[in-house]
Amino acid sequence: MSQTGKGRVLLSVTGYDPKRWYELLSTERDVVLEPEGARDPSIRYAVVWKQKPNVLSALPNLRAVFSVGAGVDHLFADPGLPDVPIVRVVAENLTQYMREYIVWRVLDHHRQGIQYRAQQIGKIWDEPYQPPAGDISVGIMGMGHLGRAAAGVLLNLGFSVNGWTRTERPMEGVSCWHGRDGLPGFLAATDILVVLLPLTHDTRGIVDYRLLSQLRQKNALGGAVLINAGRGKLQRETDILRALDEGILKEVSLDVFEQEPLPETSPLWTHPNVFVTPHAAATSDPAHLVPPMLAQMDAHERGEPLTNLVNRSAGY
Ligand code: NDP
Ligand code: OXD
Repeated sequence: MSQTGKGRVLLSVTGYDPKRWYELLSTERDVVLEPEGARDPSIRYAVVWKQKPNVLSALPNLRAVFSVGAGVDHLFADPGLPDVPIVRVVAENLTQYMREYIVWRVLDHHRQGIQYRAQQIGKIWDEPYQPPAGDISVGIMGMGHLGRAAAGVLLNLGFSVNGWTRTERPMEGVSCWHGRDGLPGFLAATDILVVLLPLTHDTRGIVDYRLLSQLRQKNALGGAVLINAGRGKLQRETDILRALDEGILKEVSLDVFEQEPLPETSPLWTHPNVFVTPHAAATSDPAHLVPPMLAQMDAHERGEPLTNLVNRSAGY
């Protein structure tokens, strides 16, 4: 226990600069930066991103783990993950970043951004056919907090929107499918596929050649488009390249990759019909995410329930 009477916090972050997280968490609690704090009995909460294995299981009085991101697959990679509640990020700031990214990528593909950039390099003055938004169906795999937020804006822009979820989850104005049985119908009605799924045992590798082949290829855009901002291990990159080469896919935007950073040798870097961003669709900004984390810790210590909890059996 710290001098303030509040439980200590372990900050265990790899791949991020933890400085800002440390400073902001420290405004209200004693914070221990891993590798300090091993087996410290005064640590009640852990704030983590890709924590080292078995660090959390060594803490005897850990009450809850907070992920600094919306995705929690990084946590489940730890074989010693203790059986305490896991809180993930659900925050308007992060949702807005993702909403912007999805709308940006859908509009860029819809308005032939890739073709115009190539034409500009060749100084070519040519206007390709421009289908109206209403002639294009955007299908979103994963209609959770982020998928539904993107769907709302796409509907307002006039696109037809399809959604696919694990459980039945209707949304007004969206044609909804769920479960493996619903997948063929969803794909057959989709021109631009947006992937916003979590990475779980059920979803790993789901975006493969077989799935991509089921998208609607004869469409107003002149081919199917893939946008993945969920997780890289949802996709099979060799299958995506094959689908591009065979004309099954017209264009692709990828924010996430099987291996990150994307290796220099990956053909995705230089493919003319692929747009790459470095896992930057929706950043976790500590200025917006730390205050609700601290508020949750305070509430938990007052005996109130935690919110935005991960369903461990579903894996997200
Ligand atoms: P949510 O948990 O709110 O939503 C997940 C959605 O995926 C739900 O609709 C869920 O279905 C669906 N789903 C899960 N498993 C399956 C399955 N087996 N079959 C069909 N549908 C499934 O998550 P968020 O919307 O907050 O985030 C989604 C993901 O986005 C994160 O897990 C993370 O991987 C990624 N992400 C990427 C970022 C980036 O910068 N690239 C930033 C933030 C997040 P149901 O509704 O039935 O539960
Ligand atoms: C997240 C991410 O899960 O940034 O929040 O990928």
